[in-house]
Amino acid sequence: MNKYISIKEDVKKALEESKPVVALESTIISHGMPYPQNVKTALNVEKIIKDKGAIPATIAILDGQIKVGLSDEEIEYLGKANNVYKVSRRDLPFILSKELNGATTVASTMIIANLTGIKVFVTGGIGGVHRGAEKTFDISADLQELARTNVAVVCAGAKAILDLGLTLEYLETFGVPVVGFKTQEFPAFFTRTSGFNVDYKVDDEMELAKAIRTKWDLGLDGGIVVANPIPKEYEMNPVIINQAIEDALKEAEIKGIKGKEVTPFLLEKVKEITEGESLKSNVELVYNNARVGANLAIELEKVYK
Ligand code: PSU
Ligand code: MN
Repeated sequence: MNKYISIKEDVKKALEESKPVVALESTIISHGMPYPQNVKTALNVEKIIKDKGAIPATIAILDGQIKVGLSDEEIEYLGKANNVYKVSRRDLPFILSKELNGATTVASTMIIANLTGIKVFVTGGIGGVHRGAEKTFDISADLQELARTNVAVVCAGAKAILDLGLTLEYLETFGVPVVGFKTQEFPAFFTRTSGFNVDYKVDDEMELAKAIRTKWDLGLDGGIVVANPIPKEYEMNPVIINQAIEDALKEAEIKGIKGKEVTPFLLEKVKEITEGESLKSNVELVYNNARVGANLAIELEKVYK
């Protein structure tokens, strides 16, 4: 595995000593937010995790090498460069063998976290079943990854650019628990509510850690969606955000956006339409997820002792 993966010194040490480690993705840096806010956010997320007593490991591909844990300069590079591919499960072998740069999605970050023994992964929102998927078949590879790979993913739910109802049905079919962190309702990224329920509500990280260990002890492979709602003070007005999403979806349709471009296109459009208001919320919900993810990693290490 050393041939493909290089683990940063502090992350390696933490893993050897069974200290809590939190994985972070890089598509959110290279394709999810504009520069320089993307870099600032990525660095702050690492700091929040460190301050809580866990070790952050941002994951990306540089010159065909998987990096688990990045330097500040590498994060800066990923935020600025325009030669960074969006890498999901199917892309991974080719971006490596062609010695290219890649930003990892939820799916590929889960794969790499699992390969290196990291159990907790913090992001903003997961991919899902797109609206109109009954015609387009556009279903994020993130969902299949959640069905098979043993990593807990802390997110703020999923954006309403997706069909949240179908996304939850898909996860149910594949046996992926959707857990509300202190909430009974599945959050919709920019808003705390979506009109859909989660499967189970947990009230703290220890309760969650015990359930996660139980799942994996029983051989029930696959991930867990930990849905952590955006803090109230940063929540967006649902009317404004939903209108922005509708407009973005229309434009994507007119422009014929397809495949892996769909999600980055919609994210960028929503930000443009809300004049940066959505970006502010996006940043804050990631910080909020980092706090929960760090605590969860710490509790999981206790549960596994
Ligand atoms: N949703 C967001 N922000 C993001 C993404 C999704 O709110 O940055 C990124 C994540 O990396 C996710 C990917 O894994 O988009 C999903 O892309 P696709 O829909 O093409 O599978
Ligand atoms: Mn897709």
